[in-house]
Amino acid sequence: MSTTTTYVVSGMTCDHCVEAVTEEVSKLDGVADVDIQLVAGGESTVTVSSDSPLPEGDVRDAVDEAGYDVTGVV
Ligand SMILES: [Cu+2]
Repeated sequence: MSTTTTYVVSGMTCDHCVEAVTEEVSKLDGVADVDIQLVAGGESTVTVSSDSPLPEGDVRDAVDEAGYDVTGVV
């Protein structure tokens, strides 16, 4: 069953940041869609749709890999 979770990510400033996060998170198993609402220099939201619930740590690691920080889960 598909599930959607929204994470708060800090440190993103432009479309390149959005692309980097989208690319890393999309690599996770079962991810169907990544939708990012950029708030440049503030708290952006990253909404991840997946086939089954993702371990939060995996998403945190993917965002970290892109160079940003998950600061919360909505
Ligand atoms: Cu950027």
